[in-house]
Amino acid sequence: MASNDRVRVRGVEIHRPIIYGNTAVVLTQKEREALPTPDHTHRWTVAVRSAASAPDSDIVGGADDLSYFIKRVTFKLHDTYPNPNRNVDKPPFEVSETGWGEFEITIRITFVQESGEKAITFYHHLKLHPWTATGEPEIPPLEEAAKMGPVHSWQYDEIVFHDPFQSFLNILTAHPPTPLPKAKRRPIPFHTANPGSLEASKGGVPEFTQEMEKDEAERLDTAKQKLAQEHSKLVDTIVKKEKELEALKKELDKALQGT
Ligand code: SLL
Repeated sequence: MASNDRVRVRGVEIHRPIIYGNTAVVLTQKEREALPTPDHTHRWTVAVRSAASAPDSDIVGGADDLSYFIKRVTFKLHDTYPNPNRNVDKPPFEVSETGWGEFEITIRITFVQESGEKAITFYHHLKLHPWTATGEPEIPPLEEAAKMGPVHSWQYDEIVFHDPFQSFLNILTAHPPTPLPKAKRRPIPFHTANPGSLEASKGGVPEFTQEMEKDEAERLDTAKQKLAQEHSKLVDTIVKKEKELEALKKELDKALQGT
């Protein structure tokens, strides 16, 4: 290990965009009969990928190999699955399965040793059934769902590293992420884990864009501002209450002296 490996670069904040989520398709009758579990209705893939998609790929995201900073992704499936804790130690960081029901998947990302970073956890609701215009759960018959095409549910996020070790920072800067396209390249509309969008029902291979990245940043900013406002309101209340307390104490002292 070089001498500067454990030196933190203070004040530096570096992030990597990722997506996590799933794609699901309805199995054909033939595929179902070929399974040892004919009650399974869907085939799905849950994954952690780079946010940018490779050009002309029918895969959502995944243009970049993330193994330069991700060592392992653990997908914790529903207990109805054999070995529900699935460790994936090399790209693609994904698990494909068949099943019949939706459930919450815990996604734990462990970073490469050099990073010195703690693992982080995301939660993803495995989505099998098509999006509806209202966002209300409404499960169409399988034959209908099959016609609607694959279901996609993906969340964009940014993994932020604060004060990274110099050696880890070197690794990160040597692997710049593929930039997201400025605007929609694909004629087919995108839908994230965002119900209520009519576009959601049109299907197709979605893609993340800079526009969506900006939207996410704005949502975060608004949330931060709201937090700051609430914080300062709380501080005001505390200051007021402390003054009241002070006054009461003085009164009490006076009253006690009088006795
Ligand atoms: C539900 N809470 O009741 C959910 C549970 C479980 C999903 C969904 C098959 C596992 C297997 C499977 O799809 N489990 O038997 O291999 O809807």
